Amino acid sequence: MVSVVIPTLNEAGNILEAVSTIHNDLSYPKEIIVVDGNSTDGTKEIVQGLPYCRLIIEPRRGYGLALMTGMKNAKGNIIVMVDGDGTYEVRHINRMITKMVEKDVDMVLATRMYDPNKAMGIMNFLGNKVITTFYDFFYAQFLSDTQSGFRAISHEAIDNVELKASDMAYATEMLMQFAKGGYTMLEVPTTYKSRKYGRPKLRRFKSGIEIFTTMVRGILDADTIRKCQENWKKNRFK
Ligand SMILES: Nc1nc2c(ncn2[C@@H]2O[C@H](COP(=O)(O)OP(=O)(O)OP(=O)(O)O)[C@@H](O)[C@H]2O)c(=O)[nH]1
Ligand SMILES: [Mg+2]
Repeated sequence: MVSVVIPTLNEAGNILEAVSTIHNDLSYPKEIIVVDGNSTDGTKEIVQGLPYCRLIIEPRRGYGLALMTGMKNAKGNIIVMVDGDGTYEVRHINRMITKMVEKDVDMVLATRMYDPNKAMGIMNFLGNKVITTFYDFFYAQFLSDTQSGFRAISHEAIDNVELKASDMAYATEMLMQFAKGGYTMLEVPTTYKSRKYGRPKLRRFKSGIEIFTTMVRGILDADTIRKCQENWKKNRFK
């Protein structure tokens, strides 16, 4: 079963389209879990009215915390995390799951780097490129979009790694721990859309610093880097 976990904070204009598309298009047995941060714009009420959605309230702030809470409640053997803001093409969950099963990997990320519409803002694009280049080099991976919040993940693998970052650094910490733990990761291309409703919760500068310090802390740990290099040698012909 696939558990789709969606964090929301004031996404009333976006959430219905996202969850109804997943409900109609995802061809695997599924549950849809929305983890709401006590939105004040009616997001909770919309989700509550949908029989196919489970609503969990996580009053503590933080994108990472919301996802951790959702995953703790997920019953599927595959967890999909995706934003509830309508920016990701949620129809692509099917191709992510298919790839995950076919290639027998622990995580499939949807990369926005080959998006013909180039919908990502220039500052996010550049920040992402810098973080991803550092990540690939030090953690011995070949990803193109480390900041993608759209991922299919093995439930067993995510239960085995320790994640502490409560906000936007969560997504990067997950990739660091997966590389260290020898878990395999692949990407599939997806398209991206700019936000139509609401404001980004991402505070670019604060999040950039948080993500970078999280990554550098890992790089400074010789054991992490040694394990990542060993895992690369072990997994490269898989
Ligand atoms: N529950 C909960 N959800 C959050 C919190 N912060 C962000 N989110 C949700 O997490 C997802 C990602 O946040 P966004 O604001 O879209 O961040 P972003 O994708 O970098 O920004 P955009 O470019 O505007 O899409 C969205 O669905 C948010 O509603 C939070 O503190 N609690
Ligand atoms: Mg977003």
